[in-house]
Amino acid sequence: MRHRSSVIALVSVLGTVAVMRSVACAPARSGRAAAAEAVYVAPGEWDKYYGFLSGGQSGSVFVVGIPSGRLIREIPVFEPRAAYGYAVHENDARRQELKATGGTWGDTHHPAPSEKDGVYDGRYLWINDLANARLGRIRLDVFETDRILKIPNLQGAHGIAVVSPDTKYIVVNGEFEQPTDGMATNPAPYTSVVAFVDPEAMEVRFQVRVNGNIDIADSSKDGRYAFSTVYNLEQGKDMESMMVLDRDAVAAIDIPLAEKAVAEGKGHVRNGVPILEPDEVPGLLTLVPVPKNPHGINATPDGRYVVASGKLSPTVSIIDAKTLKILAEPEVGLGPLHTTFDDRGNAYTSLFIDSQVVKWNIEKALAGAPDYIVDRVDVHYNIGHLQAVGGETMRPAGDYLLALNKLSKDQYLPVGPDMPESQELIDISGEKMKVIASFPTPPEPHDAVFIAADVLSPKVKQVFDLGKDAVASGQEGIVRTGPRSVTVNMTMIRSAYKPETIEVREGDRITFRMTNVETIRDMTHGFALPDHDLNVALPPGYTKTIEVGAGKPGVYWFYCTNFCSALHLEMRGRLVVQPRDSKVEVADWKSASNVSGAVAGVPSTGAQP
Ligand code: RUQ
Ligand code: CUA
Ligand code: CA
Repeated sequence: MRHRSSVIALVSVLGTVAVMRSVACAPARSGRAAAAEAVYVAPGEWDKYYGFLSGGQSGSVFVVGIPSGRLIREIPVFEPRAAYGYAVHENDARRQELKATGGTWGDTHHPAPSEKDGVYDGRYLWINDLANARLGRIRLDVFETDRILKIPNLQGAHGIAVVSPDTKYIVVNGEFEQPTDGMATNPAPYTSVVAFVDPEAMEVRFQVRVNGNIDIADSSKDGRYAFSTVYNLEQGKDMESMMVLDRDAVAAIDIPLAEKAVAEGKGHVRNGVPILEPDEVPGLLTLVPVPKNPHGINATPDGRYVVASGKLSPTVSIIDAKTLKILAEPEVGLGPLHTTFDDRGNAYTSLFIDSQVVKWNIEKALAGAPDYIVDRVDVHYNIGHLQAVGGETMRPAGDYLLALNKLSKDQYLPVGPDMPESQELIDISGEKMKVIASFPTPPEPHDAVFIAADVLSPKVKQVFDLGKDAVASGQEGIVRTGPRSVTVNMTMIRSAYKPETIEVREGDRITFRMTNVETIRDMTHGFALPDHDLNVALPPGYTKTIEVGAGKPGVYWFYCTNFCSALHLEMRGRLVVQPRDSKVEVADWKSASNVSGAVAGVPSTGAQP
């Protein structure tokens, strides 16, 4: 009986890919224990790296620990999140900024941390919103978005890059070409611009026009050139016409020359930004012809080369970062998209069509040596970006590489027609690559960067600095500011709101100015108010000012949504909304008398704790 049912089970599942896979992969998994050990981070211990994964259509950045793959945080940028008190309320400045610049959603692709001397300094991380041509800046001392910038004259803000080695600019590329005068009436070929953003002021300093579109970005390690891939040199307006040429280009913009031209007033100002025309500034723009519809562009850590990945060509182009000459075009496999680096002169290129990471040796490829391909490893499936730790800096670590796969198919428990996204961690410390773990995330990480925990964690604040608008302990109160308006100055600390009872009248507007006056890390309090579309979390030191209508007459308990102490459940208070003509005062509202002193040892409920 037992035998028969297992035969039936075997027959019924033999056709499925999942079982075929687990059977087929059994021998390859002999190193399971070693792999598990390599990514195991014991309870209470920290990961070695913070991994910052762009959240794609989630409009955010996911922070995962590497090597464990544990999700540590989500940092909302272009989408509101009540759980972090981010941009949820109409008079939240960040929400207004989002609405004014394109909406409360975004499509984040490329996280770019600030650099000092060619390595990450742990101050900021920038992230693009492709859809609405925006650039968000995250402060890494508090893991919170502090600025949103709308880039004018540009659509499809795709590639971004920090200009090495000291973050002089953030380069933002316009992927979607536009009529040159910005109007829909101009039949001339569409063009695009590369924007150079001041990282501190978060202002666009200048733009450079490129005839074609501009996809992925990087800079040379000495800050001389901004490099971008151009896959539509044809200036085509449909897919077919974008694939005519055998070679498109890498656009190299000479940054010091651009600065000089702007200083000489050579830019044509549009929407407040000077746009430089390459025709008018000789040497400003060099187009290096590379095959075909290229995608990723990555400067090598030593600053000598820049590698363009061929996408529709099975090659990568190795370009001299100083002379801008093509030195070699080795074949690597089908659908090369992005390249990253270790500390031993090797490059790793993602192969979308082959679903592989290919490891190749840069000097051997340049010398034309037949054995320049070092290794290949299968990933699951259709890899887009890949990033080795420090691969974008001048000091790669050479230990881990993350494969960001576009499709997960059979990799995780099925959750419906839409499956989770799939990341795979690869050990690159040896000659051969080893896939040691995979972890899913919500949609849809595109790219990732890693900052060492010992660089970043000492810079992370314990509590937010109290803002100018903070309510100090002892200054709480309710102030009637007009016939129809009330301001509530409120503090919260374990485990009470002050004031706890707020009486208003129907038709009032209420402004809550709330400060979490805790001085201990992790003591976040929430403020949720039923039936008022109001829920916000306040981490320690944080102040929020929120305006709501009083709503219908009634009693509404606002309550803490973050479990903060043994009295968390008691951390609540009343918003009492009196009908306009009511004669009853809050002082008249008594606590229940039917239980006073009735139960031995339980104090009367007459007073709130
Ligand atoms: S792109 S899969 Cu948005 Cu970074 Cu290359
Ligand atoms: Cu404050 Cu729970
Ligand atoms: Ca093309």
